[in-house]
Amino acid sequence: QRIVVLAGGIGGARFLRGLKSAAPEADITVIGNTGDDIHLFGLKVCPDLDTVMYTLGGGIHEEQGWGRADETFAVKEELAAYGVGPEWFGLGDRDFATHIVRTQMTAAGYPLSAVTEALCRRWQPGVRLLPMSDDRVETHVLVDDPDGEGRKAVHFQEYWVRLRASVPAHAVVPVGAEEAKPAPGVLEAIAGADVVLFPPSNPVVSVGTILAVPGVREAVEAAAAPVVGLSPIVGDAPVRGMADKVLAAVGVEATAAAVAGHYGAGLLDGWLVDTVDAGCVDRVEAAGIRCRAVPLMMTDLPATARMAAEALRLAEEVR
Ligand code: GDP
Ligand code: FO1
Ligand code: CA
Repeated sequence: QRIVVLAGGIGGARFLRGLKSAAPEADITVIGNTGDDIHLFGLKVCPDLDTVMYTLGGGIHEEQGWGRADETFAVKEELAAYGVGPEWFGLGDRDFATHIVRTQMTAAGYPLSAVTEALCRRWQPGVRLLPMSDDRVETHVLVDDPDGEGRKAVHFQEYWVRLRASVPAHAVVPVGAEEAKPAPGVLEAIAGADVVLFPPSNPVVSVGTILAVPGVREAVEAAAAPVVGLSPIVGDAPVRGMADKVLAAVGVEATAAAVAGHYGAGLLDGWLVDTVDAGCVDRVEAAGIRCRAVPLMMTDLPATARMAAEALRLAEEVR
C-alpha cells in the first residue's frame, strides 16, 4: 500500500509514528513543509523536515517535540557572547551539525531533496521524506508595525517563536511559493498513491503551504486515491500551539468543521474529528465530506496508531 502524507512538524511527525505502527508494510512517502525554513548564521534550518526526521529516527527531544534529545547550547551561548543573535531561536549544538551538513551540501550544488535524502541515511526514518520543493519558499506573516502606522511582514519563525503569535496576523504569505516547483517525486507520489493523508498538522502554515506549491493542490484533487484528513482542532482549540491565530488570519474559525470546510470537498473525501466534536459530523457530511468522530489525542503510540488505522479505514470506506 502506497501512502502519501503531507506533513508539518510535530503534528505530522507524531502521526507518522502511529501510521508506521498501524501499517508496518506500507510504503510511506512524506511531503514535508519547507515554508518554516529559516537562514540563521549563514545556515539553512528546516524545522519541519528535521522534526519528522528526528522523531521517526529516534533523535527527537520527546517532551519539547522539536530539536534534539540530550541537547546542549554552547554554540548559541558563544554567539550571544559576541552579541550575535537572534537570541529567541534556540539552536542546539547537536542540531547545528545537521544545519552545517545541509548548508555545505547546498553550497556544493545539491538540491534540498538530495540533501534530505543524505541526512535520512543516518536517521533511517522508515519513510521516504521529500521536501515539498527544492526552491526557497518562506512563510511571512503580516503584522502591525510596532514602530509606525503601517504593517510589516515578519518571518514565520519570528511571528511564532519570538512573538508567540500574540499580535494579530493580518495575512500569511508563502513567499516564493508561486514560482516554486514541486520537488522531484512529489507529484509522482501523489498520482501513484493508494491513500493520501493530511495528518493533524497546521492547516494554514503546514498543509496549506505545501498545497500552495503550484501543482500540488491540483495533483491531490486529481488523485485517484481517497484523501483523508485528521483534525488538529479538538474542542474548538488547537491541541497544541497557536493554529487558531493563523486560521483567523485566513478567515477560518478554529473548529474541526470549519477546517474541513476550508480544505473543502474538492480536496477531502474523508475527515476525522475527535469524539468531543461528534456534534459537527452531520455538518461536515452535508458539505460532501465523509466524517467520523474518533479519539484524536496522540497521547501515546497505541492511541496514535488507532487514529492512523481509523484514517485508513475511512479511506477504504470512501474509495
Ligand atoms: P508544527 O509544524 O510543529 O507546528 O506541527 P504541525 O503543523 O505538523 O502540527 C501542529 C498541529 O498539531 C497543531 O495545530 C496541533 O493542534 C496539532 N496536534 C498536536 N498534537 C495533537 C494531538 O494529539 N491530536 C490532534 N488531533 N492534533 C494535535
Ligand atoms: N520553537 C520554539 O518555540 N522555540 C525555539 O527556540 C525553537 C527552535 C527550533 C530550532 C530548530 C528547529 O528545528 C525547531 C525549533 N523550534 C523552536 C520549533 C519550530 O520552529 C516551530 O515550532 C515550528 O516551525 C512551528 O511550526
Ligand atoms: Ca512547522
